[in-house]
Amino acid sequence: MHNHAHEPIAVPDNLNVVLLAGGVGGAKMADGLAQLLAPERLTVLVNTGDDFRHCGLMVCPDLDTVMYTLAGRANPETGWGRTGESWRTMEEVGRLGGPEWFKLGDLDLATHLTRTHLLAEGMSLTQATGQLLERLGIAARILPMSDQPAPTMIRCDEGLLPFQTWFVARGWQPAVREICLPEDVRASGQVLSALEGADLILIAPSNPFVSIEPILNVYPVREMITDLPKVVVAVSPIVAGQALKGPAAKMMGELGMAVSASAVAGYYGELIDGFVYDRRDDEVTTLLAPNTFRTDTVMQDRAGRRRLAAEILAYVVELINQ
Ligand code: FO1
Repeated sequence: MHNHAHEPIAVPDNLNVVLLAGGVGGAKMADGLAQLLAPERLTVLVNTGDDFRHCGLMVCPDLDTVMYTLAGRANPETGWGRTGESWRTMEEVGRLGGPEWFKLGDLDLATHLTRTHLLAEGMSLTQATGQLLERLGIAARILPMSDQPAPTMIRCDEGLLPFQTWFVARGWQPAVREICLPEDVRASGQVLSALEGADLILIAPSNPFVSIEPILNVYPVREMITDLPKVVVAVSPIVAGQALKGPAAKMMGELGMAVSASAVAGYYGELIDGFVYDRRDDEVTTLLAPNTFRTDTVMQDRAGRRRLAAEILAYVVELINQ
């Protein structure tokens, strides 16, 4: 189905969508859906496994990337942090001998300072995120996957590293042996009710291992997605055998997987009813093949995000009506 921008996009207005997202691909998918769906029809469950305390500040990179992207304030070059940023504070931190490895812009610091303050006042991460969303003028519901800390650790050639140490300080170069996720993390009440009310669970084109798996690992997200009568569709983060951004392709190789859309479909396996992948990739030939949808999955700009979201929703409506 090829939609021109000016044609009204036939979007189902009664479909409750829950998007599992992390990183830049997840934020772009969220933005495409937010352009089409009424705010009460979209909930974005965001990975918080990348979160860490830095200089005493609570930094939540994937929550911020989704928030800034939906607010139209994301830095288009890096994908993280804000656009039009200044760096005076970080420069002075460097001169004073503080840590410089994790770049925090002046406006981005305001987010971390405010979030840290709200948490110190006793708000949950969900509540603090709600206030930031409101102040940023974002109507879509963006929920951290849990209100408890759920740090992802990376077992690599240099030992067991905290996620940001591996991802930023070491530039995700050390070969990954294992992704270590916490055992006893629970979903918040809002996450549970969003999943209960969902007609579609969409897995964004995010890194399956460090963006999506941490969300599924939160109890009882995987169980609810598996047991409840929902349509579950994943979008491949691999395009033409590569990751558009970040370590997904490199990790698949290191974890002994083929770097292909088919391998991603195989990784999600029984969890998914449908799979969206790029026409540049080889045909997916797994059992799922009849329920796959092949299109241009590269989201170049806001219109591209909206186009892909509309195509996916149309595909899902067909799946549901099968
Ligand atoms: N990623 C980097 O590669 N280098 C950075 O200096 C950096 C700073 C940073 C600051 C705020 C923020 O929200 C994200 C930031 N990221 C940076 C990205 C971060 O590592 C995320 O975890 C990745 O985007 C993966 O989700």
